[in-house]
Amino acid sequence: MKRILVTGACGQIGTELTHELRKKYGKEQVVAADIKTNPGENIKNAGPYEIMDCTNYASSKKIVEKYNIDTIFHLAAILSAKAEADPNKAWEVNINGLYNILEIAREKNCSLFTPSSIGAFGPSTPSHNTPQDTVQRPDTMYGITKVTGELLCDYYHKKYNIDTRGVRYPGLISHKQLPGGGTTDYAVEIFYEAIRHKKYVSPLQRSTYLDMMYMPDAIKAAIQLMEADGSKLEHRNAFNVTSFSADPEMLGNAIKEQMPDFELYYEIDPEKQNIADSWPDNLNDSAASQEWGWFPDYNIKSAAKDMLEKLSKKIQKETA
Ligand code: VAH
Repeated sequence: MKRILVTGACGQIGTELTHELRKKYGKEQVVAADIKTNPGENIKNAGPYEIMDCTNYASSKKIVEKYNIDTIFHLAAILSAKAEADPNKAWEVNINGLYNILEIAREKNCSLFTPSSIGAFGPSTPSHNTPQDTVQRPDTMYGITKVTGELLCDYYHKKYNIDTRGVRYPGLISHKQLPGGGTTDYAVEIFYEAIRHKKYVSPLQRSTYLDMMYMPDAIKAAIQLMEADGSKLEHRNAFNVTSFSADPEMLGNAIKEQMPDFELYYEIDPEKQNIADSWPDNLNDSAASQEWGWFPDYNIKSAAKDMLEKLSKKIQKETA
């Protein structure tokens, strides 16, 4: 029986991944951990919760030993926009924190899932149909920590035979937990603003194409990759995965199909625009399909429809 630790369990991915893992493996088999002292009720009341700072090796190792963990989903990280505002903290959490988790995984022989990102690519990466193996020279601190993380995770697999795996996530759209300081947060904000105010002011300009994914597909990718037969994996850290490529106008039009009076405006955030411009327009994720059967369930239309339905109910409940 798996004994799983999810770090960053209160985050946008962690909240939903913890829930799905507990549904699949049993709530007592999945320990949620985060730096937050008071996690949401749906985390705290649904299984074991530990306050964990991945930059503290000793206390993190104690948690892994306390629950005899054999699988770690390490999601604790500082996202791109926040990382540019505080590069030192981003290095501390995204690299020193990951290094601690890798060392613990080595000592305790844990399997380890660590997400990378389309942010691991840079301005010199081919931006269309971006290959699995290509130039990776990001010029953001977030991207540098993601490439370094990919290389470290592959090194621990090759040197110590630790079962490390990861995916390069695109922008993630979800309605349960807000994202925390990324460049693609706009793709979530646009839905909240559409429901609340029937309009949105995009921080990224028209024709800023980025890969996007609806959260159910992101959770499916993480679990499916970790359950795949490791002997069939040619790559490990990290796989390109995507669902669709969109710019703010395409997301706005997908919303307009459900809400015809929605209006989209633009007020560029130069910092976020610079980061987004350094990332690819669309990934080639054929390696993930061939090596572990990846395919997305949602496209832009079905994601927008489900997101508006679920988010409307959530906002109605909150304002009731
Ligand atoms: C960010 N949501 O915007 C993250 C993600 C592809 C972007 O890595 O930083």
